[in-house]
Amino acid sequence: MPDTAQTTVNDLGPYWMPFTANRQFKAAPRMLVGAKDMHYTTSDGRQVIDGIAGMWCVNAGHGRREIVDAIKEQAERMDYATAFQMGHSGAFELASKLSNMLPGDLNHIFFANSGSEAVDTALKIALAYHRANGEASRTRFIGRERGYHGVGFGGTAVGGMSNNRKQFGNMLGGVDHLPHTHNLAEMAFSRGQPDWGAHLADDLERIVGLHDASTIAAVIVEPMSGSAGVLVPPKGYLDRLRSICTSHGILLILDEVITGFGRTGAAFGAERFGIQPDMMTLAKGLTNAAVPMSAVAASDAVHEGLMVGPKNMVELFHGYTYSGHPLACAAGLATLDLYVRDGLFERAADLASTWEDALHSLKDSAHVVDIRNIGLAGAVEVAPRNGAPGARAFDLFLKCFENGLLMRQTSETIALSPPLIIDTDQIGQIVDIIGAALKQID
Ligand code: PXG
Repeated sequence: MPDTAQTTVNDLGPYWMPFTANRQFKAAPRMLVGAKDMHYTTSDGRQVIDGIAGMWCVNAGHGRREIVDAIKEQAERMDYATAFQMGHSGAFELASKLSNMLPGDLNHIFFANSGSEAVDTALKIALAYHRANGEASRTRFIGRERGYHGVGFGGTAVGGMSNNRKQFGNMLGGVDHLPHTHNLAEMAFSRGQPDWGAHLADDLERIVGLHDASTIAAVIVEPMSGSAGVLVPPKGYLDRLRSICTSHGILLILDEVITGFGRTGAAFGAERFGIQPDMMTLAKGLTNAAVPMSAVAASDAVHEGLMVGPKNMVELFHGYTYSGHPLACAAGLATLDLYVRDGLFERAADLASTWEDALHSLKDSAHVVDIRNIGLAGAVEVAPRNGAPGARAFDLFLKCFENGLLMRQTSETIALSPPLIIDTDQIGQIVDIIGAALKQID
C-alpha cells in the first residue's frame, strides 16, 4: 500500500515544474510514490510499467539493491570531498572503469552533474583545445535541427528543437545547424536504420564552405536523436559526418547522454554505428540515475593538447562544486558493475528484434504514421489533429498512463526506452496498452 504521508500534498503552488504543463498538471496531478525494477507505484496505489526507464536513465531498473547499498555506504564514510586540487579514490576508479568501457582512446574523463553541464563542458573543451593548438579562430559550433543537448546556453544554442530555443533570444553566437534526418515520405516504418538519408551529412561541406573550416571548433550530434522522438541515423550518415570533420580538423562530439549504456543494443552508440568521436558526453545511465552525474570523455589528442603550460598551473579553468561527487561515484561504480555482471547491454541487443516486431505490430493501428526503433528504443508517431499540434499524442500519453504505462510524449510522437531488464511479456504488455489506447483516443 502507498504511504499516505508521502502522497498527500496540500500546496501544489510553490513547485515550478520543469518541462511540464504546470497548470494542467496541478489541476489533475499524476504522483509517483515508489519504484522497483520495471514499475512505478502511483499515489492511488496502481502499478505502472516504466516504458522510459525514468527518462532514458534507469537502464538497470529501479531500486537496485547494489546501487542503494553503495550510496549508503559512501554517505556514511565520506559525504563530500572537493574535486578542486583534492582527490578521492571513487572518482579515479570510476574514470578508469568508464574509460575501459568506452571505445577507442576516449581515455580522459571529466565529471559534471547533468547532461546539460556535460555538453557545455565539451563545447568549452573544444574551444580551449583549438586555442592551445594555435587555432583560436575555431570558435563556431555546428549542431543539428531537432537535436537536443540539454538546456544550458551552449546546449540550447546547438540544439535544434524550436520550442526549446524560441523563448531565449540569441543564445550563443556563431552556431549553425545541419538538417535533421527525419523524412516520413522516404523512411516511414523503417526497421532500425533507414536506408535513405546518408547524403544529408554532406550539408556539413556546405556549412564549411560558408564559414571556412578555420572558424569551426566542433560538430555536436546525438548518434540517435532521442528527445526529438527517436530519429535513428540513416545508414552511412554518421560515417560521412566523421570523415568530413576529420578532413577539416573539426572535432566531432557525440552526445551519448541517451544512447550511452546499452540503449542502442551496444554499450555506446559510437560502437553500434561504428564511428569514433573526439569527445563523448554521458549522463543518465552512468549512475542508473540514482545520483545525478555526467561526464565528458575526451580522446588522448584532445587531452594531451590541453596538458600544456607550467606544471603548477590549472590546465582547464572549468569544473563544478559537485564534479566527481563521492555519492555519484559510488553509484556509478555499482551501476557499471551491474551492467557487466548482468550482461545488460547484451540483453538489450538480444531483445532488440522482439522489441522491433512488437512495436511494428502497431503499424495498422488508428492514427499511426510512423514507427521507429533501434536497440531498446522506439517511437510511435501519430498524425496531428488539425490545428492542435501535439494534442493527440498528449492524449495518448494520458490514456496510456491511465492504463498502466508511463512513456514520453514529444510533439506528435511517443517515445519508449524501457529499462534493459525488461522481459518479453512486459514488451507485450507495453504494446498492448498502446494498441488499446490508440483505439480509445480520437
Ligand atoms: N543531451 C541529450 C542527448 C539528452 O537527451 C541532455 C543532453 C541534457 O541532460 P540533463 O541531464 O541536463 O537533462 C539530454 C537530456 C525527453 C527528455 O523528453 C530527454 C532528456 C531530458 C528530459 C526529457 O526525451 N534528455
